[in-house]
Amino acid sequence: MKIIKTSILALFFLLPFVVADLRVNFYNATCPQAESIIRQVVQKRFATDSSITGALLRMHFHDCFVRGCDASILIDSTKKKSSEKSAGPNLTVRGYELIDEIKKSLEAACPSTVSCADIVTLATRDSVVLAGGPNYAAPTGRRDGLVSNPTDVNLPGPSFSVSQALRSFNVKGMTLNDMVTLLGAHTVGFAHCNFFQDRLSNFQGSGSPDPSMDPALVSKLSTVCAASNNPTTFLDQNTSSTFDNQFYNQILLKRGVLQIDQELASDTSTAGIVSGFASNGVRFSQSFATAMLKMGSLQVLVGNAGEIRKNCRAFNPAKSKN
Ligand code: HEM
Ligand SMILES: *[C@@H]1O[C@H](CO)[C@@H](O)[C@H](O)[C@H]1NC(C)=O
Ligand SMILES: *[C@@H]1O[C@H](CO)[C@@H](O)[C@H](O)[C@H]1NC(C)=O
Ligand SMILES: CC(=O)N[C@H]1CO[C@H](CO)[C@@H](O)[C@@H]1O
Repeated sequence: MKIIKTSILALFFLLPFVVADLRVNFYNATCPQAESIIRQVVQKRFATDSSITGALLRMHFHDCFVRGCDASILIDSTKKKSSEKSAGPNLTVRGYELIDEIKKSLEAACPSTVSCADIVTLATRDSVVLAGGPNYAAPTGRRDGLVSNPTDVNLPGPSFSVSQALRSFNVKGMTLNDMVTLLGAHTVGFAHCNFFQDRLSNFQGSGSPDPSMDPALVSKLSTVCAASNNPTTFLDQNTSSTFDNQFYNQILLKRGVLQIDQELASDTSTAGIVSGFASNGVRFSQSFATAMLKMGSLQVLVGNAGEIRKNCRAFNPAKSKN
């Protein structure tokens, strides 16, 4: 199995439409209708459930940051072997059934041709456009991985400091600017109380709420989280289902929900980037498209590496090295 790592060097030579060995319109000859099939299924879902944008963005991030963008996140655990999905931070990732629906349509049109890793990438791009975010040509040609281990999951946590979080981005060849830009994905979607409840009362053992959170938000979220069964709240408390730059304006108003989000506004290394994006939505949008292309090319499998899964939740029979 040959794993092509996108080296930092390759990124310097990043051409507009080619990233590493991926290319725009990779399926033009083998499955010309691939991108329109994906778009149609995403559109249909978005029409009744706009929260799918948040689901797909997080799925794509969690896929790419664990073993690269190889759809390892989609594998279901079996009786014999648990997969990435069973690992801590992954458990609340949603949208798997939408990927299944897309895969089913694609298998009907062009069997064993379009990878699950490309489906996640393209569906995410389409859902971002529907929510008002940037459209961008996404290079494809990823292959699906043959490994999915819960022990490989080592994602940053919501209480990380900026420098701790940056370390996990740097390991992937991503910069501080990439990180602040990609966290702008928190302009859509929601978080469960268990990820921020520590900020609402006894923050870091102080006996008080996190002083960096607007008291009105502390009060609102305390009410929300008083209910049982781990409720949720929107990550962007202003325009929760629009893909815009309001996330940055909210954190400037001390209205970030996650600690890491709020820290972006106060940390001296990131505050300038935050105010830049807060005041210029177009710049954020362009920066986001570029950072998504970079994230989407992390450690991709190409050529004959990996496989094209027939079912995104399971390795193809026999070929699995798991
Ligand atoms: C330091 C890095 C990051 C941390 C610590 C972090 C943490 C979190 C946490 C704790 C949640 C709440 C999950 C839940 O309650 O179900 C969340 C949600 C989300 N994250 Fe992040 N995240 C990070 C980076 C990213 C990146 C790079 C993206 C995408 C580009 C992203 C996209 C999302 C989205 C869209 C949601 C909402 C999910 C939904 O609606 O189901 N995050 N994140
Ligand atoms: C597909 O794209 C490649 C490279 O961009 C091009 O050489 C080829 O002619 C295209 N094939 C079709 C069927 O459009
Ligand atoms: C909420 O978002 C709207 C639309 O982008 C903006 O005009 C408004 O100023 C924002 N409100 C707050 C309190 O940030
Ligand atoms: C958020 C969440 O549900 N996390 C759980 C995920 O799984 C780990 C075990 O791998 C649990 O300890 C977490 O509570």
